[in-house]
Parts: sequence; C-alpha cells; structure tokens
Amino acid sequence: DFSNIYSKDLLPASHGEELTRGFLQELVNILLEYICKSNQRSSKVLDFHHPHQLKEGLEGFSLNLPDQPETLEQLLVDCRDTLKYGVSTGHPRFFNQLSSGLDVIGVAGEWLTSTANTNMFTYEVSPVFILMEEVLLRKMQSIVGWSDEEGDGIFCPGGTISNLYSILVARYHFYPEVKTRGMGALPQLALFTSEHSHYSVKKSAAVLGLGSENVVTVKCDERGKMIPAELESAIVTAEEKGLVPFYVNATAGTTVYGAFDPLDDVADICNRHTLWMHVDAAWGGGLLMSDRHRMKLQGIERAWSVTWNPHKMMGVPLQCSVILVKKKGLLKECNEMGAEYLFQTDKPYDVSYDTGDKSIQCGRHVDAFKLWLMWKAKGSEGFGAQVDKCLENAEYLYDQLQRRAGFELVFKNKPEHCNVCFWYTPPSLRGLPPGEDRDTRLHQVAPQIKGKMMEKGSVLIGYQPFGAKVNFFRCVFSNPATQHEDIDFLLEEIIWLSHD
Ligand code: ABU
Repeated sequence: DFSNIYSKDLLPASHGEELTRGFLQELVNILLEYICKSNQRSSKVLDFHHPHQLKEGLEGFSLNLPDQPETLEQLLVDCRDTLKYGVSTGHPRFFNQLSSGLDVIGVAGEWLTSTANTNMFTYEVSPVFILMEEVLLRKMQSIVGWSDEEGDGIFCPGGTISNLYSILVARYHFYPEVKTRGMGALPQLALFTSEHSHYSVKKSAAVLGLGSENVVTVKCDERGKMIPAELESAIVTAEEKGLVPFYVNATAGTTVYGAFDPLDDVADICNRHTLWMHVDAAWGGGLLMSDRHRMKLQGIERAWSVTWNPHKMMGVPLQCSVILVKKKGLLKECNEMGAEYLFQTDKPYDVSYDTGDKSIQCGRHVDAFKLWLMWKAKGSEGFGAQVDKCLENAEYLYDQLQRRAGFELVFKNKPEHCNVCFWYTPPSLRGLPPGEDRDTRLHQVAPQIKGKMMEKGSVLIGYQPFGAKVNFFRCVFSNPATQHEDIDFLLEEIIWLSHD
C-alpha cells in the first residue's frame, strides 16, 4: 500500500531500500501486465480519446502538474493510465508505422540503459557502452560490405538526423572551409534525391543552410525506384544552371512504396560526376541481415555513407538509428570542437575512445546497448529469420488482396519490401465509371475507415495520397508477432468498417 508514501521516502532516503524495491516491483508488474496484454489479440490496439478529452482528464487521470507531491499510489495509477490511453505498438495488429513490435530483450536493454543513466560523450562515463557502440558499428559496416580499413559511424536520434549527418559530412568532405567560414564561402550546391525519398533530405538541406529548393527531386518509375537516366540528366541540368552538384541520396526501402533504388547504377553516376553517394537504408537496411533478401541492396557497399535504423525492420525499441561513413576520421574532423572541460587530451586512457566529439550533440542517449543485447539473444541469423518472416507476411497480404473483391493494389508487382499499398472500394462505389467523381469519393474511403478503426481500436493501419493517386492504405510489417490471422482480420475489418 503506497497511499501514504511519497518519492522522498525512496532511495536515497535512509532506510528507503525496501520501499524502493517494493515500488519498482509494482511498476514492473504494471509493465509486465501491459507487455502480456499487448500480445493478446482480444485486447485493443488503442483506446482512442481526442486531445481535449485527455486534457480535461479521464477517470482521475489528470495531466496537470501539482504544487504538492502526490503519493506513490497515485503515481502507479498514473503509470497504468499512461499506458492505457496510449497506443499498443507491440500489438500484432498494429500496422501503422515502420517501427513496431515489443521485443522483450530490447525492453530489458532499455530498462538497463535508463538505470545506468549515463551519457555517450566520453569513455570516462560510458566505458562499456562506448565499446559496445564500436563493436556494433564495425559489425554493421562489415555487413554493408566495407573493408576493415574503412568505416566510421555513430548512433543518432533517428533516421532524419542520420541523413542530416550524411549531408553534413559530404559537404565538409568537398568544402572543409564551411566549418569555419560558413556557406558564404561556398558555391551554390545542389543535392539529388528521388521523388519517393524521405522528406528528411529536404529538411536537412534547409537546416544546413543549403536551401530546400536546391534539392533536386529525381523521377521514379511506377514502382517508386529512381530512374538512373533521370538522375544523370538532372545533374547535367543543374550544372548548366550554375549549381554545383555534390551529393546524391539513394533510398533502400522508400517510406510509402518500400522501393529500392538501383544502387549500382546510382554509384556509377556518382563516380562519373565525383558526387557523394549516400544510401538511406533507414527502412531497408534490415534486409541486409537476410540471406534471401540482401541482394535487393546490391551496390550499397559502394556508398560513401549509409543510414540504417535498427528500430525499424530489426524491431529494436525506439530509438536506434545509425549513420555509417566510409571515410575514417571524417565525422570527427567535421564536427569536433574539442571542449576542454569534457574532451581533455591528458586523460589516463586512450582518448580516441571519447567519441562524443564526432557528434553534433553533446549529451547523447545510450541507444547501442539494447541492440547489442538483442544481437546476443538472436544472433545475426535470428535477425535474418525475423526479417524473412515480415517479408513473408507482406507476400501473404499481396496474395490475399488479389483474391478478395473490392481490393486493388497500387502497383501490381510482388512487394520487394514489407510495404503493401492498396485501395479498398466499397460496393457502393464499384459501379462508378473512372473519373473525378469516383476519385473524389474513393479519396474519402481510407480516412473514413481509419477514423472508425481508431474509435473501435481493433487494428491500426496508415493511409496517404501520393502524387496523383488518391488516398490508399499502406500496410507495413515489422512486428514479428503478426501472423496470417492478423492480416485476414485486417481485411475483414476494413470491409466491416466501410459499412455506413
Ligand atoms: N521516419 C519514417 C517513419 C515513417 C513511418 O513510420 O511511417
């Protein structure tokens, strides 16, 4: 009973050990209950409430911050409610995001990380984690196909920041003076990325002062893959306009279609024009773990930098993203500021392990440990099997969509990755001739079904328009808990919820 106990009674309070153990054990019970429930198909994926409802407070759950301390009993209730009104991203029927699942070993890793509560800037305060990060980066570099002599990298807060690093180091590689003299010392640079690539390339160009308008978007084929000839002609056109091309982003696993750009062709073009080649494999990098699917990233070894997010296909708890840079030492040269209060050079150990100055951050969360622990638990083969299973689920959905009335694939080919994009046309629209009226009405179907899905909480899937295409569903598989029965359920639920 914690109804008269407060946080001040816990450690470091004297004699606080027993209460601390009791409180944390209660919390663990809440978390275990949540983990078990997340895996039960009878439980909801979400218990949706509108922002104003949550703000007003629900059944004693208040977001307001008190002046006086509340009891530990209340804090435990708050913890339970926080999970109750959240979204169960580990549920086998959560198909909404590229990152999903609830890996028990990964969760254990994250718990340990929070308990250690340290910072990744120096070996001094994170000796074990720094070495684990080095081991992981080396392993990932060798899986990408780089030699032992090549390769550097760092864990980052998400794929957008990893992609930002790639542009940052590319610019520094060609124009090191930018670090001290700024953009005024540089010509007007141009970057290239496909029209299906992630918006982080444009965002990074804006953040880095390159300008989002200087990001040239290259045309893709109907499957969402960059067309190499379009890339080459875009480079030539930019040069003719007086811009200086320096960087190409190729995507391995686009966000909506899951497409893989032709990496070898892009590498040939980058070689011919001496451009930095980056591969955004935030989503597709996981396929490198699979003997069956890694050939889809053929040519990635020729990249000068790679983004790879283990928190997507590899199911590592958020967040876990890596930027790999082929040229050793470049990250440090580009970003180091040598703050003497932190990175003293006369420390009693090899200070090359004070890797924090490679980062654009100062404080850096430990994202490496949970991946290291999961790798120990599964082995490389276990990750490969996990990836294979997700791709097999995508193929199962692809087959089912072709068998069921009212479903239509956005592109006809078998999925290369775990994205399956489709429309559902309810019976009432099926007789309509192709044209604006049908498009307008079909555009409303996915958001209407999604709205009902959120209210009911039985399943969750994303939708979006793309170019001239009206809203369609995007189902993604990265949760190893998902089975064929969940995919059947999703399709039945879409049909059911489409009824007025
Ligand atoms: N950073 C891309 C994640 C988007 C998604 O989960 O759909």
